[in-house]
Amino acid sequence: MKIFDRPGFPNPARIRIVLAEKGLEAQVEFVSVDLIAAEHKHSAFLEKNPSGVLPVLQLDDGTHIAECTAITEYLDNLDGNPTLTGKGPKERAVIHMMQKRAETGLLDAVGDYFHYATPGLGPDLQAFKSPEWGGRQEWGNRQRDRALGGMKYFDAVLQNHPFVAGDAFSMADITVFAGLMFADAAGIAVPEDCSALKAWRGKVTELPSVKNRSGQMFAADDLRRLGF
Ligand SMILES: N[C@@H](CCC(=O)N[C@@H](CS)C(=O)NCC(=O)O)C(=O)O
Repeated sequence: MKIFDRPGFPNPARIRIVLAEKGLEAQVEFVSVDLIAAEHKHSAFLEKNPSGVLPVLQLDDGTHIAECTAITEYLDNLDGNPTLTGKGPKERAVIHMMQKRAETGLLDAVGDYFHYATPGLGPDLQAFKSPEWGGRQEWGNRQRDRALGGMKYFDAVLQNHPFVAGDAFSMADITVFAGLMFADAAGIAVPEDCSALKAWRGKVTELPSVKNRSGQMFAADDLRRLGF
């Protein structure tokens, strides 16, 4: 299997956590795609994923699987013991529901703020993000507010449950974790009063599959190219 990704970016990090959780890291070859140079917006990559985003899993038979949820489903079920996407119908449904809320209400909202209300990953990629659109700054700022709303929502959830989708660590936790990782990089602070979310984050950061992965947002050479 091959994974087309970029170390340090939030969606690729989701799959790296899944691979670590499932003990599959040694079975994949990572192929780095240059997001800052917008390599993922050109035909060679778009043939793998027409959405033009990372990561993409390539199976040995040449099948390409995009979308972290789909990749996670595949990897989680390879051993016949799905630990991240749920076992019975109810568990699977709740995990998928919470995952979707984490994606739309937090991770994607942070990404939209980052790409539309800040210089994002620089001019090469900005050229693909509607630079002519006059309303981008205001819309981007609204996405930041949406992300802050997402943080408050997950804080409320975590006041009553140890993990995002209930009693066990799941794909939904991984998405929230990646959302907070991206929020750090985009400069969106977790509200002071979100103490349950902060405590959950401290606990998740200590998991072996996650440890040393937080704070790795953007590799050092990418940071230099972005002017930091
Ligand atoms: N819903 C997608 C999101 C993927 C995504 O947005 N990936 C980011 C990297 S963290 C990306 O490729 N961004 C490039 C862009 O927005 O042009 C998934 O679950 O895989």
